[in-house]
Amino acid sequence: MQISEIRITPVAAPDPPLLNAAGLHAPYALRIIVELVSADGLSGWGEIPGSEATRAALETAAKHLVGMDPWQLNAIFTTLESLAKPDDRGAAPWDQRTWVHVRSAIEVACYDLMGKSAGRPVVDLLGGAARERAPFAAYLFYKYEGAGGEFGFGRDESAEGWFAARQLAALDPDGIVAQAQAMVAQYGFKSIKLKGGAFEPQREVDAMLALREAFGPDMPLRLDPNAIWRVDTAIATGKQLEGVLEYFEDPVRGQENMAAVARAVDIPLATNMCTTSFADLPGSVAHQSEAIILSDHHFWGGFRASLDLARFCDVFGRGMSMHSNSHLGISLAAMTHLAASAPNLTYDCDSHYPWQDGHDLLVTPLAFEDGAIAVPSEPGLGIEVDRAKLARLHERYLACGLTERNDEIEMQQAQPGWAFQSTRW
Ligand code: GKR
Ligand code: MG
Repeated sequence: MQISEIRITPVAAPDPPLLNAAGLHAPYALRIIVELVSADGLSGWGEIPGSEATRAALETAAKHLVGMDPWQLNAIFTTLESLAKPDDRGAAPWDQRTWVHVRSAIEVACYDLMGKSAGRPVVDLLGGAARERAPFAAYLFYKYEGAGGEFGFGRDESAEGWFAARQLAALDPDGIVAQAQAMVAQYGFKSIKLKGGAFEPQREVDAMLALREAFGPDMPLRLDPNAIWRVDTAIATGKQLEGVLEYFEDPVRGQENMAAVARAVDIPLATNMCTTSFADLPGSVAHQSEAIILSDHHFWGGFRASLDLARFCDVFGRGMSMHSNSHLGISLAAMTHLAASAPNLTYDCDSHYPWQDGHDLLVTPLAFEDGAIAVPSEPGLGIEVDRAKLARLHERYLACGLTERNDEIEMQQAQPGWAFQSTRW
C-alpha cells in the first residue's frame, strides 16, 4: 500500500464563549483535517487541534511521506522524528506542541487506511475491543451567553433542550447545575466534569457542592482548574471537596506541587498538564505527582503511544482517563476506538463534543446513547466525511481570521486589560 497524496485542510467549527483559566474560547475552534489518499483510492482521516505552526509542519511532513506505506509506521515515525523541532507544551490548559500533533494526525489516518484495506475496524488493529461502548463524561463550562460562530448544518438552535440550553450564560452554581441537567438529559452522561479556574475558588467549590446536591452521590464529579491555584489554595479547596470529587484534575502547576497537594488532600489527583509526555514519566514516578493520567491520542502521539501510556499506568499503579479539547467527529471516532482498546481506561472519557454537536463534518455523526458511544464496527475509523461540510468549515476558517487559539485575546475583548496569570489564586 502506498500514500499517493496528503490533503491538509484547516477548519473552523462554531464554539460558544466558554471560560477557562487562560481566558475565553473564540467563536470558532480551529482544527486541522488530514486526509491520506492511497494509490488504490482509499482515504484515511485524522483530526488535530489547529494552528498555523501545526499546518506548516504538516505541509513539511507531507512532502516526505508521499510514497510511503501506511502499514510501515516505524519508518513513518523515523521520518517525522528527523523533521521535528524541539517543542514545548506551554503554560495554557491545552498542549501547544506541534510535532507530536503531526505524528498523531498521520498515525490515526494511517490506521484508518490500514483498517479499510484489511476490512477491520481500527479497534481490532489495536488489540481488539476491551469494551463495546466507550463511556464519556458531561463536560461543563462557565460561559457567557451565546452559541459562538455561525451555526452548523441544520441543527435548530432555537429548539428546546440542550441545543437551546447551551446558548445560556452559566456563571454561578445555579447556571452550572442547569447546564448539567440539560447536557445529561440530552446525552445520558454518567459522570460530570466542571472546567474550573475561571472564578475565585470558593465559587467553583460551591458549584461542585450544588452539583452534588442536584445529582446525588452516585454521579461521579470532577473539577479541573487547570493548574491556576497555589498549593495552599488547592489544599484548602480540596479539603472541602473530600468525599465529593471522583478526582481533582490539575489543581496546581508542576509535578512537585501536585505531589504536595496529593499528600495533603484525600482525593485522587489527575493530570493533563504536569505529566504529558514520556519524558515526564520518570518525574511522575519520583514525585508521585498524580494518581490518574489523562491519555489523549492527539498529544501523546497517536494510538500506539497512548497504549504505551496505558501500559505505564498499569505497571506504576496509575489510573487512566482521557482528555479532550473542542473537536469534531473524526477525533470522536478515534477517541472511541482508543477508549475501547485500553482495558485499564476505566474512567469516563472527556469530550467537548456536546459544544460542537450539530456542526460536525461527518455524513452520520456518532451518537451518544446513555452517555456512551458504540465502537464502530465498519472498517477503519468507521466514519464517512461529508466533503461539502468539510469545504464549508474550511471556508469559515478562511473567513474567521483566526490562525491559532488565543483565549487571552478573546477574554480581553470582553474584559479590557485582562491578562493570563499562570498562578492566579
Ligand atoms: O477547552 O477550555 C478548554 C479546556 O481548558 C481545554 O483546553 C483543556 O485542555 O479540557 C482541557 C483540560 O482538561 O485541561
Ligand atoms: Mg484538564
